[in-house]
Amino acid sequence: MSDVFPVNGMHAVVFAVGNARQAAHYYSTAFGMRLVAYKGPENGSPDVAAYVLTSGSATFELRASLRPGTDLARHVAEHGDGVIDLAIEVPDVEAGYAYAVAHGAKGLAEPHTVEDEHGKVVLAAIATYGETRHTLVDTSNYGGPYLPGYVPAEPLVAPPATKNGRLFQAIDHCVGNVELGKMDEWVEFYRKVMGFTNMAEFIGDDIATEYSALMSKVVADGTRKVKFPLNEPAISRKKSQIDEYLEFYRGPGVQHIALATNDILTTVDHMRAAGVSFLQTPDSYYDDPELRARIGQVRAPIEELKKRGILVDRDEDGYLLQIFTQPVQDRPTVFFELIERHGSLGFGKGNFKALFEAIEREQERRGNL
Ligand code: TYF
Ligand code: FE
Repeated sequence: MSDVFPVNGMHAVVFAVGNARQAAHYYSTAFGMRLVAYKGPENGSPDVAAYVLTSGSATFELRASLRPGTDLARHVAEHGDGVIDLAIEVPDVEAGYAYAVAHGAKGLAEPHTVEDEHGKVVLAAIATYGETRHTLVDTSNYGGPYLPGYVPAEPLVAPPATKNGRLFQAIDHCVGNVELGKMDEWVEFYRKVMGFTNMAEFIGDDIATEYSALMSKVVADGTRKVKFPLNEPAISRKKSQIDEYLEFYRGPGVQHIALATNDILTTVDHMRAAGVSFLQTPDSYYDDPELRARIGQVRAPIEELKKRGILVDRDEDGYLLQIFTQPVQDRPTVFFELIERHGSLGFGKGNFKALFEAIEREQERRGNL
Protein backbone atom coordinates (compact mmCIF):
# COMPACT_ATOMS: atom_id res chain seq x y z
CA MET A 1 0.00 0.00 0.00
CA SER A 2 1.34 3.42 -0.87
CA ASP A 3 1.27 6.10 1.79
CA VAL A 4 -1.10 8.89 0.68
CA PHE A 5 0.55 11.40 3.01
CA PRO A 6 4.18 10.46 3.79
CA VAL A 7 5.70 12.17 6.83
CA ASN A 8 9.26 12.12 8.19
CA GLY A 9 8.37 13.07 11.78
CA MET A 10 7.65 16.10 13.93
CA HIS A 11 9.52 19.19 12.77
CA ALA A 12 8.79 21.43 15.76
CA VAL A 13 6.23 22.39 18.38
CA VAL A 14 5.66 26.15 18.22
CA PHE A 15 4.49 27.91 21.40
CA ALA A 16 2.99 31.40 21.58
CA VAL A 17 4.08 32.94 24.88
CA GLY A 18 3.99 36.29 26.65
CA ASN A 19 7.72 36.43 27.30
CA ALA A 20 9.82 34.23 25.02
CA ARG A 21 13.13 35.20 26.60
CA GLN A 22 12.04 33.92 29.99
CA ALA A 23 10.36 30.84 28.50
CA ALA A 24 13.64 30.02 26.69
CA HIS A 25 15.37 30.20 30.05
CA TYR A 26 12.78 27.83 31.62
CA TYR A 27 13.08 25.23 28.86
CA SER A 28 16.87 25.51 29.07
CA THR A 29 17.23 25.18 32.83
CA ALA A 30 14.26 22.95 33.71
CA PHE A 31 13.95 20.82 30.52
CA GLY A 32 17.69 20.80 29.70
CA MET A 33 17.08 22.14 26.18
CA ARG A 34 19.70 23.89 24.08
CA LEU A 35 19.05 27.29 22.48
CA VAL A 36 20.15 26.96 18.82
CA ALA A 37 18.47 29.78 16.87
CA TYR A 38 16.82 33.16 17.32
CA LYS A 39 14.84 35.69 15.32
CA GLY A 40 14.02 39.20 16.45
CA PRO A 41 14.27 42.91 15.73
CA GLU A 42 18.09 42.75 15.66
CA ASN A 43 17.91 40.66 12.48
CA GLY A 44 14.92 41.85 10.54
CA SER A 45 11.85 40.78 12.56
CA PRO A 46 10.61 43.95 14.28
CA ASP A 47 7.37 42.45 15.68
CA VAL A 48 8.47 39.13 17.13
CA ALA A 49 11.07 37.49 19.32
CA ALA A 50 11.46 33.77 18.63
CA TYR A 51 13.76 31.33 20.41
CA VAL A 52 14.42 27.85 19.03
CA LEU A 53 15.54 25.11 21.42
CA THR A 54 16.37 21.47 20.81
CA SER A 55 16.85 18.26 22.75
CA GLY A 56 17.83 15.37 20.47
CA SER A 57 15.35 15.41 17.58
CA ALA A 58 12.80 17.48 19.55
CA THR A 59 12.51 21.14 18.60
CA PHE A 60 10.49 23.83 20.39
CA GLU A 61 10.04 27.34 19.05
CA LEU A 62 8.91 29.99 21.56
CA ARG A 63 7.38 33.09 20.01
CA ALA A 64 6.38 36.37 21.66
CA SER A 65 4.89 39.49 20.14
CA LEU A 66 6.80 42.73 20.72
CA ARG A 67 3.73 44.93 20.32
CA PRO A 68 -0.08 44.77 20.64
CA GLY A 69 -2.21 44.35 17.55
CA THR A 70 -0.42 41.31 16.14
CA ASP A 71 -2.15 37.96 15.72
CA LEU A 72 0.41 36.51 18.12
CA ALA A 73 -0.41 39.10 20.81
CA ARG A 74 -4.14 38.46 20.34
CA HIS A 75 -3.54 34.70 20.60
CA VAL A 76 -1.70 35.03 23.90
CA ALA A 77 -4.33 37.41 25.29
CA GLU A 78 -7.08 34.96 24.36
CA HIS A 79 -5.52 31.59 25.16
CA GLY A 80 -2.61 32.34 27.45
CA ASP A 81 0.68 30.64 26.64
CA GLY A 82 -0.05 27.67 24.37
CA VAL A 83 0.80 25.71 21.25
CA ILE A 84 0.03 27.36 17.91
CA ASP A 85 1.67 24.90 15.54
CA LEU A 86 2.45 21.19 15.44
CA ALA A 87 4.83 21.41 12.50
CA ILE A 88 5.40 18.20 10.54
CA GLU A 89 8.43 17.35 8.41
CA VAL A 90 7.29 15.91 5.08
CA PRO A 91 9.27 14.77 2.01
CA ASP A 92 7.05 16.73 -0.44
CA VAL A 93 5.23 19.83 0.81
CA GLU A 94 3.39 20.54 -2.48
CA ALA A 95 2.04 16.99 -2.67
CA GLY A 96 1.09 16.89 1.02
CA TYR A 97 -0.64 20.25 0.91
CA ALA A 98 -2.49 19.41 -2.30
CA TYR A 99 -3.68 16.09 -0.84
CA ALA A 100 -4.79 17.67 2.45
CA VAL A 101 -6.70 20.54 0.82
CA ALA A 102 -8.29 18.22 -1.77
CA HIS A 103 -9.57 16.11 1.14
CA GLY A 104 -11.14 18.93 3.09
CA ALA A 105 -8.36 20.69 5.01
CA LYS A 106 -8.50 24.47 5.25
CA GLY A 107 -5.31 25.90 3.72
CA LEU A 108 -3.62 28.64 5.76
CA ALA A 109 -0.48 29.10 3.64
CA GLU A 110 0.15 27.87 0.11
CA PRO A 111 3.42 26.04 -0.52
CA HIS A 112 6.28 28.53 -0.78
CA THR A 113 10.06 28.39 -0.70
CA VAL A 114 12.21 30.45 1.64
CA GLU A 115 15.98 30.54 1.45
CA ASP A 116 19.14 31.96 2.91
CA GLU A 117 22.86 31.16 2.71
CA HIS A 118 22.23 27.73 4.33
CA GLY A 119 19.84 26.54 1.61
CA LYS A 120 16.12 26.26 0.86
CA VAL A 121 13.06 25.24 2.82
CA VAL A 122 9.54 24.60 1.47
CA LEU A 123 6.65 25.46 3.79
CA ALA A 124 2.84 25.32 3.72
CA ALA A 125 0.20 25.26 6.46
CA ILE A 126 -3.23 23.80 7.13
CA ALA A 127 -5.67 24.40 9.98
CA THR A 128 -6.54 21.80 12.60
CA TYR A 129 -8.61 21.96 15.85
CA GLY A 130 -9.19 25.35 17.45
CA GLU A 131 -6.62 27.89 16.33
CA THR A 132 -3.93 25.24 16.00
CA ARG A 133 -2.19 24.63 12.69
CA HIS A 134 0.04 22.07 11.03
CA THR A 135 2.86 23.66 9.11
CA LEU A 136 4.24 21.19 6.57
CA VAL A 137 7.99 21.61 6.21
CA ASP A 138 10.68 20.15 3.97
CA THR A 139 14.13 21.00 5.34
CA SER A 140 15.97 18.31 3.32
CA ASN A 141 17.82 21.01 1.33
CA TYR A 142 18.67 23.16 4.34
CA GLY A 143 21.77 23.18 6.54
CA GLY A 144 21.02 26.06 8.94
CA PRO A 145 20.07 25.70 12.61
CA TYR A 146 16.28 25.95 12.07
CA LEU A 147 14.66 27.89 9.21
CA PRO A 148 15.66 30.84 7.00
CA GLY A 149 15.20 34.11 8.89
CA TYR A 150 16.60 32.70 12.13
CA VAL A 151 20.22 33.23 13.16
CA PRO A 152 22.31 30.72 15.12
CA ALA A 153 22.30 31.29 18.89
CA GLU A 154 24.46 30.06 21.74
CA PRO A 155 23.08 27.90 24.58
CA LEU A 156 21.82 29.95 27.54
CA VAL A 157 23.15 27.56 30.19
CA ALA A 158 25.46 24.55 30.44
CA PRO A 159 23.86 21.26 29.35
CA PRO A 160 22.47 18.98 32.08
CA ALA A 161 25.06 16.67 33.64
CA THR A 162 23.68 13.49 32.05
CA LYS A 163 25.53 10.96 29.85
CA ASN A 164 24.44 12.65 26.61
CA GLY A 165 23.89 16.17 27.94
CA ARG A 166 20.11 16.12 27.56
CA LEU A 167 16.97 15.06 29.42
CA PHE A 168 14.90 13.74 26.50
CA GLN A 169 15.56 12.88 22.87
CA ALA A 170 12.32 13.12 20.89
CA ILE A 171 8.68 14.15 20.79
CA ASP A 172 6.67 10.97 21.39
CA HIS A 173 3.11 12.30 20.85
CA CYS A 174 1.10 15.53 20.88
CA VAL A 175 -2.41 15.50 22.34
CA GLY A 176 -5.34 17.72 21.39
CA ASN A 177 -8.45 18.58 23.41
CA VAL A 178 -11.60 19.13 21.34
CA GLU A 179 -15.19 19.96 22.27
CA LEU A 180 -17.83 17.51 23.50
CA GLY A 181 -18.94 15.24 20.69
CA LYS A 182 -16.20 16.33 18.28
CA MET A 183 -13.53 13.69 18.88
CA ASP A 184 -14.73 11.36 16.13
CA GLU A 185 -14.94 14.26 13.66
CA TRP A 186 -11.29 15.06 14.33
CA VAL A 187 -10.28 11.40 14.07
CA GLU A 188 -12.07 11.42 10.70
CA PHE A 189 -10.28 14.67 9.74
CA TYR A 190 -6.85 13.06 10.25
CA ARG A 191 -7.97 9.95 8.36
CA LYS A 192 -9.29 11.86 5.37
CA VAL A 193 -6.82 14.72 5.22
CA MET A 194 -3.56 12.95 6.14
CA GLY A 195 -4.38 9.26 5.76
CA PHE A 196 -3.68 8.73 9.47
CA THR A 197 -5.13 5.60 11.05
CA ASN A 198 -6.71 4.90 14.40
CA MET A 199 -4.37 3.17 16.84
CA ALA A 200 -5.86 0.50 19.08
CA GLU A 201 -5.67 2.52 22.30
CA PHE A 202 -8.78 4.44 23.21
CA ILE A 203 -10.82 5.57 26.19
CA GLY A 204 -14.45 4.83 25.44
CA ASP A 205 -17.79 5.30 27.16
CA ASP A 206 -17.12 2.59 29.71
CA ILE A 207 -13.95 4.10 31.15
CA ALA A 208 -15.29 7.63 30.68
CA THR A 209 -18.39 7.28 32.81
CA GLU A 210 -16.59 5.31 35.49
CA TYR A 211 -13.71 7.65 36.24
CA SER A 212 -11.92 9.46 33.41
CA ALA A 213 -14.56 12.07 32.41
CA LEU A 214 -13.01 12.03 28.95
CA MET A 215 -13.00 10.00 25.77
CA SER A 216 -9.84 9.57 23.75
CA LYS A 217 -8.66 8.06 20.47
CA VAL A 218 -5.21 8.05 18.92
CA VAL A 219 -4.41 8.70 15.26
CA ALA A 220 -0.97 8.14 13.74
CA ASP A 221 0.71 8.19 10.35
CA GLY A 222 1.48 4.85 8.70
CA THR A 223 5.00 4.71 10.16
CA ARG A 224 3.86 5.92 13.63
CA LYS A 225 6.45 8.67 13.67
CA VAL A 226 3.68 11.19 14.32
CA LYS A 227 1.05 10.28 16.93
CA PHE A 228 -1.84 12.55 17.85
CA PRO A 229 -4.22 11.41 20.60
CA LEU A 230 -7.48 13.40 20.67
CA ASN A 231 -9.58 13.92 23.80
CA GLU A 232 -13.12 15.17 24.29
CA PRO A 233 -14.94 15.71 27.59
CA ALA A 234 -17.38 13.03 28.72
CA ILE A 235 -20.53 13.50 30.73
CA SER A 236 -19.78 12.09 34.16
CA ARG A 237 -20.27 12.74 37.86
CA LYS A 238 -17.47 15.30 38.07
CA LYS A 239 -16.44 18.21 35.90
CA SER A 240 -14.18 16.88 33.16
CA GLN A 241 -10.53 17.94 33.14
CA ILE A 242 -11.12 18.52 29.40
CA ASP A 243 -13.88 21.03 30.21
CA GLU A 244 -11.52 22.79 32.60
CA TYR A 245 -8.99 23.03 29.77
CA LEU A 246 -11.55 24.23 27.21
CA GLU A 247 -12.80 26.87 29.63
CA PHE A 248 -9.38 28.30 30.45
CA TYR A 249 -7.89 27.91 26.95
CA ARG A 250 -11.16 29.27 25.59
CA GLY A 251 -11.50 26.53 23.02
CA PRO A 252 -9.81 23.45 21.60
CA GLY A 253 -6.04 23.22 21.60
CA VAL A 254 -2.98 21.18 22.47
CA GLN A 255 -3.28 19.56 25.91
CA HIS A 256 0.03 17.80 26.39
CA ILE A 257 3.30 17.04 24.65
CA ALA A 258 4.92 13.72 25.53
CA LEU A 259 8.72 13.71 25.55
CA ALA A 260 10.62 10.45 25.06
CA THR A 261 13.49 9.81 27.46
CA ASN A 262 15.83 6.82 27.93
CA ASP A 263 16.29 7.55 31.61
CA ILE A 264 13.09 8.84 33.16
CA LEU A 265 14.50 8.64 36.73
CA THR A 266 17.34 11.05 35.96
CA THR A 267 15.07 13.30 33.89
CA VAL A 268 12.50 13.59 36.70
CA ASP A 269 15.21 14.21 39.30
CA HIS A 270 16.71 17.01 37.21
CA MET A 271 13.38 18.66 36.41
CA ARG A 272 12.15 18.42 39.99
CA ALA A 273 15.39 19.93 41.29
CA ALA A 274 14.87 22.77 38.78
CA GLY A 275 11.40 23.46 40.18
CA VAL A 276 9.06 21.54 37.86
CA SER A 277 5.99 20.08 39.67
CA PHE A 278 4.63 16.67 38.75
CA LEU A 279 1.31 14.98 39.44
CA GLN A 280 1.43 13.09 42.72
CA THR A 281 0.86 9.35 42.56
CA PRO A 282 -0.38 7.89 45.87
CA ASP A 283 1.72 5.14 47.50
CA SER A 284 -1.31 2.85 47.23
CA TYR A 285 -0.68 2.70 43.45
CA TYR A 286 2.66 0.91 44.02
CA ASP A 287 1.37 -1.24 46.86
CA ASP A 288 -1.51 -2.64 44.78
CA PRO A 289 -0.71 -6.37 44.39
CA GLU A 290 -2.71 -6.55 41.17
CA LEU A 291 -0.57 -3.83 39.58
CA ARG A 292 2.64 -5.40 40.87
CA ALA A 293 1.67 -8.75 39.35
CA ARG A 294 0.64 -7.18 36.04
CA ILE A 295 3.75 -5.06 35.49
CA GLY A 296 6.22 -7.80 36.48
CA GLN A 297 9.91 -6.92 36.26
CA VAL A 298 10.87 -3.46 35.03
CA ARG A 299 14.36 -1.99 34.68
CA ALA A 300 14.29 -0.03 37.96
CA PRO A 301 13.24 -1.06 41.48
CA ILE A 302 9.60 -0.17 42.18
CA GLU A 303 10.82 1.78 45.23
CA GLU A 304 12.68 4.17 42.89
CA LEU A 305 9.55 4.69 40.78
CA LYS A 306 7.42 5.18 43.90
CA LYS A 307 9.80 7.81 45.30
CA ARG A 308 9.30 9.86 42.12
CA GLY A 309 5.67 9.05 41.31
CA ILE A 310 6.52 7.37 37.99
CA LEU A 311 3.70 5.21 36.56
CA VAL A 312 4.18 1.81 34.88
CA ASP A 313 2.09 0.09 32.25
CA ARG A 314 2.57 -3.20 30.44
CA ASP A 315 0.89 -4.65 27.36
CA GLU A 316 1.55 -7.50 24.92
CA ASP A 317 4.50 -5.66 23.32
CA GLY A 318 6.37 -4.58 26.43
CA TYR A 319 6.14 -1.88 29.07
CA LEU A 320 6.42 1.87 29.52
CA LEU A 321 7.23 4.28 32.34
CA GLN A 322 5.48 7.65 32.37
CA ILE A 323 4.87 10.74 34.50
CA PHE A 324 2.95 13.99 33.99
CA THR A 325 3.90 17.54 34.95
CA GLN A 326 1.47 20.04 36.37
CA PRO A 327 0.34 22.68 33.85
CA VAL A 328 3.37 24.82 32.96
CA GLN A 329 1.61 28.20 32.80
CA ASP A 330 -0.85 30.02 35.08
CA ARG A 331 -3.91 28.68 33.30
CA PRO A 332 -4.63 24.94 33.87
CA THR A 333 -4.01 24.16 30.20
CA VAL A 334 -0.81 22.77 28.62
CA PHE A 335 1.32 20.19 30.45
CA PHE A 336 4.05 17.70 29.58
CA GLU A 337 4.46 13.94 29.87
CA LEU A 338 7.77 12.09 30.14
CA ILE A 339 7.70 8.60 28.67
CA GLU A 340 10.30 5.83 28.62
CA ARG A 341 9.24 3.01 26.29
CA HIS A 342 10.44 -0.57 26.52
CA GLY A 343 8.58 -2.20 23.64
CA SER A 344 5.10 -0.91 24.48
CA LEU A 345 3.52 1.19 21.73
CA GLY A 346 0.64 2.23 24.00
CA PHE A 347 -0.15 5.35 26.00
CA GLY A 348 -0.51 3.97 29.52
CA LYS A 349 -4.04 2.60 29.36
CA GLY A 350 -3.51 0.67 32.60
CA ASN A 351 -2.73 3.93 34.39
CA PHE A 352 -5.82 5.84 33.31
CA LYS A 353 -7.66 5.31 36.60
CA ALA A 354 -4.75 6.33 38.87
CA LEU A 355 -3.84 9.18 36.53
CA PHE A 356 -7.32 10.64 36.27
CA GLU A 357 -7.83 10.43 40.02
CA ALA A 358 -4.58 12.40 40.48
CA ILE A 359 -5.77 15.00 37.94
CA GLU A 360 -9.10 15.31 39.76
CA ARG A 361 -7.30 16.00 43.04
CA GLU A 362 -5.54 18.88 41.26
CA GLN A 363 -8.79 20.20 39.75
CA GLU A 364 -10.25 20.15 43.25
CA ARG A 365 -7.26 22.08 44.65
CA ARG A 366 -7.78 24.70 41.91
CA GLY A 367 -11.48 24.92 42.75
CA ASN A 368 -12.47 23.68 39.28
CA LEU A 369 -14.17 20.40 40.09
O1 TYF B 1 -1.62 10.61 25.65
C1 TYF B 1 -2.32 9.84 26.27
O2 TYF B 1 -3.29 9.29 25.76
C2 TYF B 1 -1.93 9.46 27.66
C3 TYF B 1 -3.08 9.42 28.61
O3 TYF B 1 -5.86 14.00 29.97
C4 TYF B 1 -3.76 10.69 28.89
O4 TYF B 1 -0.91 10.30 28.09
C5 TYF B 1 -4.93 10.98 28.29
C6 TYF B 1 -5.65 12.09 28.64
C7 TYF B 1 -5.16 12.94 29.62
C8 TYF B 1 -3.95 12.69 30.21
C9 TYF B 1 -3.24 11.57 29.83
FE1 FE C 1 0.17 11.13 26.59
